[in-house]
Amino acid sequence: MTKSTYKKILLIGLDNAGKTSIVKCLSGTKKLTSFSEITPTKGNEIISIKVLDTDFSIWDLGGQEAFRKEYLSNFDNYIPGCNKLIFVFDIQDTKRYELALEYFEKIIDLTEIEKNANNFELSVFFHKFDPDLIKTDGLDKKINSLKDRVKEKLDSTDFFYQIFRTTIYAIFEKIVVY
Ligand SMILES: Nc1nc2c(ncn2[C@@H]2O[C@H](COP(=O)(O)OP(=O)(O)OP(=O)(O)O)[C@@H](O)[C@H]2O)c(=O)[nH]1
Ligand SMILES: [Mg+2]
Repeated sequence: MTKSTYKKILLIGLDNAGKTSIVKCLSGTKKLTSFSEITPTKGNEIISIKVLDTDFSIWDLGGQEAFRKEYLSNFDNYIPGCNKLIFVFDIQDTKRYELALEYFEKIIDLTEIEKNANNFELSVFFHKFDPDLIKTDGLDKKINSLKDRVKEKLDSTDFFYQIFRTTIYAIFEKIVVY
C-alpha cells in the first residue's frame, strides 16, 4: 500500500473574493443551493479533503479586515508547513484592486521570509471570471494591469507560480450518452 501524503494549502484574499465558495467546489459539493448559504468566514477554517492518496488540509483564511491584520501580524502561525499558497483576487471588484494588491504584496513578503516547506508553490486565482462576464474595454485593461502588477511582484521572488482564471459558474457539461 502506498503511503498517503499530506499537503497544506493556504487560501488567502480579501473578504468576498470567493475563497469559501472555491473550497466548496474543491470538496465536490453537488448541491448548488449550498453556495447561497455561504456566509463570511469568521477567522480561519481548516477543511480536510482526501483525493486519491493525498490528504489536503485547506486553510480558508477569512478576509475581513480584522482577520487580515491578525494574519499579517502573526503569519508564523499560518505559513509553516504550507505546500501551496493560493491568493484569490475578485476580478469583478475593480474598486478594491489596490487594496487587494496591497494585501497580496504584504503576504508575498511574509511568505518569502517564513515559508519552509520544500517544493512550495504559489497560485494566483483571477476569480469570478464568469462565462457571462461582460468584458468591456475598461475591464480588460484593468485586469491586464492587475496581472502586470502581480507578475512584477512575483518575478522579484524565486517562487514558482501560475496565474489562473477561475469561476464557480463553469457548470456546462458535454458528455456522450449515445
Ligand atoms: N459571480 C461570481 N460570484 C462568486 C464566485 N465565487 C463566489 N462568488 C460569490 O461571492 C460571494 C462571496 O463568496 P465567499 O466564498 O463567501 O467569499 P470569501 O472569500 O470566502 O469571503 P470571506 O469569508 O469574507 O473572506 C458570494 O456571494 C458568492 O456566491 C464566482 O466565481 N462568480
Ligand atoms: Mg469565506
